[in-house]
Amino acid sequence: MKATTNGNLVDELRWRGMIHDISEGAEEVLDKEKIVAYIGFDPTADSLHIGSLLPIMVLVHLQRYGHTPIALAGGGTGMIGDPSGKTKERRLLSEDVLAHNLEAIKGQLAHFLAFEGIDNPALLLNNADWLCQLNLIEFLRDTGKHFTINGMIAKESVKMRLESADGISFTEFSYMLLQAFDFLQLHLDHGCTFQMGGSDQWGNITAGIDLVRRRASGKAHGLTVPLVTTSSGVKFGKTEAGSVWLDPKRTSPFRFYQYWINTDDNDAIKYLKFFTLLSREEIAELEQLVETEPHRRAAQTRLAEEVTRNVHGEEGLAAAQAATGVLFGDRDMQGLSADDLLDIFSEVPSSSITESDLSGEGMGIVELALLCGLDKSKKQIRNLIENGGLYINSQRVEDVNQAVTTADAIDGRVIVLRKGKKLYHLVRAEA
Ligand code: 383
Repeated sequence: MKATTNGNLVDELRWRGMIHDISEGAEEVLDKEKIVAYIGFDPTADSLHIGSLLPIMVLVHLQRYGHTPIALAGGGTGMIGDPSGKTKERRLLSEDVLAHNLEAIKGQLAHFLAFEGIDNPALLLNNADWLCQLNLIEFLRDTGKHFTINGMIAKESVKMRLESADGISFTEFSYMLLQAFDFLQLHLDHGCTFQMGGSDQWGNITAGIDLVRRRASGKAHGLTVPLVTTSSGVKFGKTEAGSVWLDPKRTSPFRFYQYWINTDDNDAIKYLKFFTLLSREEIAELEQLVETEPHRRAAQTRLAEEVTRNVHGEEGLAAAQAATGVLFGDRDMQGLSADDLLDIFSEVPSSSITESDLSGEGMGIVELALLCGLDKSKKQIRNLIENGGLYINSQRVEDVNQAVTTADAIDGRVIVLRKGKKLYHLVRAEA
């Protein structure tokens, strides 16, 4: 994204509710200077989830205000595991898994930032490039010497684990030194003076600020974003099916879109400020609509559109909207695959039949609907059909004697029945 804004970045972030901690003097620097700032992301999975979206948006805002963002992939730190916010020791990931995760995450991060064609292109770096070359003795003498155990055990991330029965390994205990070392390295190599992150990162960020001061006599700053909460108390970014991921293979654009559409009225405006670049005026208008016409869900729809477009592109958004149309019966199912349908209707009741039930002459529609429990008797189902109330793959069933055959099963696997306007039932044809 281009540097499109000349106002004050801190004002913008504050208005959006995006500042949790900010180091002393940071505001003035952000206001007066063009800075280089970084956020680190460890490759603990092969996709980021929406918990990383708020820190990513900080990088986006930074770049729009003319500062230089660095997205740092933690190829080195990922080998150790950050204890921050974790109640248990992490399982170490194998090098193969880490390498795979790293590539995936780098691709996702790159998507949000501009790397060319502007005065302040972003950088995408990997801390394995310097951490994996560290010499232990040198590290302990040059870096370890600047930290006291007293200070380290006072950090929230460590304190919590010292009180737990399982404790904390020396490996994880050392993590903050590595993150501090990154800040120093980026300071020396790229003039980086700011580190941002979620509020769980404050201890690691201040460790880095101290190290930059001690080893490079430099002034460094930190800023964290708040933990995103939901008014219902459910953890943000979690659904019954698990986390909401940025990777479309893990969370389809449709599910992703639905997650945002289902935002509570009490959270919609907060999320618009966090996760979109809509202006104050646009958000104020939507705020008004939540007050006056909450049933229209205008704020949620705009939120879902903006975030889905940002993460999955125009095409992903179009697919999500088409699938939503199918879910609400406003659109037919033409062009959708069995996998699309299983995704869209994952929460509706389903029944299984065998592929052979559909082969040859197939089975009668009345029989199938009865098997699926769409009504209590064959007679009632015939009535339903005669009243035009039964649909197969969004086509109205016109004839009570219609046969359902393999040709009706999408990709040979899935049939969608609908009773009336909204009552769906999914039929899976299994081998
Ligand atoms: C590694 C090396 C650095 C600076 C930071 C790191 C990563 C950091 C960390 N971050 C979390 C992660 O990677 O563990 N130690 O899962 C999360 N972040 C961001 C944000 C967040 C944090 O990626 O709060 C949520 O997304 O900071 O939990 O030199």
